[in-house]
Amino acid sequence: MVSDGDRRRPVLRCQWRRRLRSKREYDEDDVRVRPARSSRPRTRQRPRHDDAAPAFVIAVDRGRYTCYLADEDRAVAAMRARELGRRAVVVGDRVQVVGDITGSAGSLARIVRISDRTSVLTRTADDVEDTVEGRQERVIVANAEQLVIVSALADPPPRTGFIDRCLVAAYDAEIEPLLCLTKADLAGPEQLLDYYAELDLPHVLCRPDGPLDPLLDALRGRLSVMVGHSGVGKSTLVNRLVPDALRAVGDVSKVGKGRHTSSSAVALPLPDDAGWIVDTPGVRSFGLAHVTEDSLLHGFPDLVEASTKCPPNCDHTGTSGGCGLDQLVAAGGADPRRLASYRRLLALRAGDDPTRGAEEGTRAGDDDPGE
Ligand SMILES: Nc1nc2c(ncn2[C@@H]2O[C@H](COP(=O)(O)OP(=O)(O)OP(=O)(O)O)[C@@H](O)[C@H]2O)c(=O)[nH]1
Ligand SMILES: [Mg+2]
Ligand SMILES: [Zn+2]
Repeated sequence: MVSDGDRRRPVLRCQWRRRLRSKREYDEDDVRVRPARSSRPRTRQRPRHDDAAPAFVIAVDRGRYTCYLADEDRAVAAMRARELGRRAVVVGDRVQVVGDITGSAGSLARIVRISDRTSVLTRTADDVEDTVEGRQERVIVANAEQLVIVSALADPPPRTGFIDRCLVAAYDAEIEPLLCLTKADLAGPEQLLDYYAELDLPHVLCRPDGPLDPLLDALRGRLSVMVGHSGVGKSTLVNRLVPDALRAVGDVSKVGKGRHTSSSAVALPLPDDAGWIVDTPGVRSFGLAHVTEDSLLHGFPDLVEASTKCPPNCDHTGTSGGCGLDQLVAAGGADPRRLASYRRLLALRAGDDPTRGAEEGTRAGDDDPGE
């Protein structure tokens, strides 16, 4: 993501400069000798908004953006300036705002610039690239450094297929994953952790009567985003972590019927400047159409190395024989359930659903309750 931006920068810079020249007289900006390799492109906005204040987008709701101004320690409502064009502004974006930044009732500032993002967590509505849904990419959050995959140990039961998808998305976006297992008062984590035994995947356990210190330690000093099915307890955690968060908490008996308690993503500051946590609405699925086939395998770090033993152009489906991933599993080097999970995602990408009509065995590989 970042390197892509770097590659395109020189081109953008030239175009902007040409456009600037044709629109106005030369000024001192043009004659000032610039270093040949500026790290930032010049934008049209910059000269006009020298007074812009840096801010951090903490909530988005129907075209209104809540922006936190760290220097002033206050939140202001803002709209997008027209000059942003079609670029989306999402929670986690670092922006520049101008206009009324008092934050008083009825005031509205304008977002005039979005800073380059260090990471972008995206999900697609579908797995298959050539469907309308597959092309609908939704950026969940920008600049996140950690993806907290929240899974209940019971009620609703954990779905490793869903967790595996989140892991693929995290590794693809270069965001560190953390497995956060809630409702540890209702069931033990052994079975689930056994499935991830070969992975270097950090985890924390949470229960209502236990301390949250391990989670707080993992969140400290960075921007983390929580994802998980509806009813797993994301907002409950946020309310405990951030005492005045007042996030709505749902009733599990109504979950799975298309009802989600939280309706939009919100970033909240952890006490004592310990970092930021983003609570997101429960998702039913985590489509991966935006992830390349190569990245899909990198989402399975326990399997990926064995692909060096594959015959040239191996598609890893196991149908043509000789796949290094089969050899790894046969030699006891990886859990066959992990390979099955990878191949299920591979098949779904190709437009096949290998589990369609088959209910058994889906607990370990299923992801979408109610779908
Ligand atoms: N027993 C038990 N119940 C919990 C725990 N954490 C949350 N709950 C309950 O689970 C239900 C759902 O919790 P929420 O925090 O609303 O779940 P959510 O993940 O934010 O759900 P959405 O906003 O719909 O995505 C509530 O009734 C909580 O009281 C836990 O650790 N143990
Ligand atoms: Mg919630
Ligand atoms: Zn292979």
